[in-house]
Amino acid sequence: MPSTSIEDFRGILSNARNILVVSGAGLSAASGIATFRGQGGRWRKYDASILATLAAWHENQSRVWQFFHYRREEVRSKRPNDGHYALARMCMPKWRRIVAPNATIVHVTQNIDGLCLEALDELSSASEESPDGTIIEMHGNLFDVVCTAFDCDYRAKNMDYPICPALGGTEAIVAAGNVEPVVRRADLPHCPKCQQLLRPDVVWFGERPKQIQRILEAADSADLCLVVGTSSLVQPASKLPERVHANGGKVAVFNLEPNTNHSDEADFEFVGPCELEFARILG
Ligand code: BV8
Ligand code: ZN
Repeated sequence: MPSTSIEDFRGILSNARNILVVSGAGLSAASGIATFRGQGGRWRKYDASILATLAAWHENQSRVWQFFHYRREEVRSKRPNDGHYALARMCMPKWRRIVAPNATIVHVTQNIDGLCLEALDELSSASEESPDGTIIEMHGNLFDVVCTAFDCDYRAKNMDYPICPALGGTEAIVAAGNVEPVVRRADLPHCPKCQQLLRPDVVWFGERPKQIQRILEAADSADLCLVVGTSSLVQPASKLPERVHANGGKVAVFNLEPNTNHSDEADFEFVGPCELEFARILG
């Protein structure tokens, strides 16, 4: 049965040498971004596990681009919440609370909203201190694009609204649940380098997560894993806490709901909104 002792958890956290954080959509829920499953979030209008796939892309690039354009615009105005900042502070030696100054932190997020990095960038520029923790967006980022041509290396951050004229305004049509507009392939975003089609640089189901080797190495050297706001259904992210546990590391789950998929190997479980739990526990 996982412990709920804040004092014991603080003891483990203060002695941890290598910390792995695995976060999911629940971390961004307080920022107003819908989660995929579980409590605390409205169900998405569109099922990512169907639309975020290569098969969907090959079948209808226009529909997939409308879905990701819709997600870009859903996220654009959202801001990091206290949960993002609490985890960002862990990556900043001067701002750390409880965590040892020389502990290493690797925060692997499944989220593609960019809010984890945004919170860290803000703290880093506010304190003029470079972070020594690492944030890895293992499923990519909604505002990154990559060229689909096999012989072109174009990839870029693209914050444009709209990302192409033809998609402008479709987010409102999709949000209203109206009939999906038809956007011609020729009018979708194209590579400025080779004029081939661009795609969102997001990891779809069936695709290799980003920096997976580095992530597995971080899991293998971690003596503590914080599992934050994830239903732990999507692999390989969901296997990381087990990996830490198997190597003798401790696992602490932060979730709105009890008994998520890691409760049996969790040493600690804190049930409630993670943004509030961090405030309660980290002070
Ligand atoms: C891979 C980008 C090989 C797109 C995403 C059959 C069985 C098992 C596995 C598989 C299978 N068939 C295929 C697979 C593999 C597959 C997979 O896991 N499928 C699942 C559906 C079964 N995985 C893959 O294909 C991955 N690739 O395996 O490649 C490989 C592996 C290793 C090395 C080389 C090659 C690629 C998966 C990536 C897919 N892309 N996102 C997009 O977003 O559109 S995944 C998508 O789901 C999002 O990124 C999302 O973050 C992620 C996981 O969801 P969660 O983050 O957990 O969100 P969820 O809503 O589910 O849960 C929210 C939780 O928060 C809830 O528990 C809720 O209670 C809680 N909560 C809510 N509010 C709060 C809160 N908690 C705390 N505080 C709050 N305030
Ligand atoms: Zn190109």
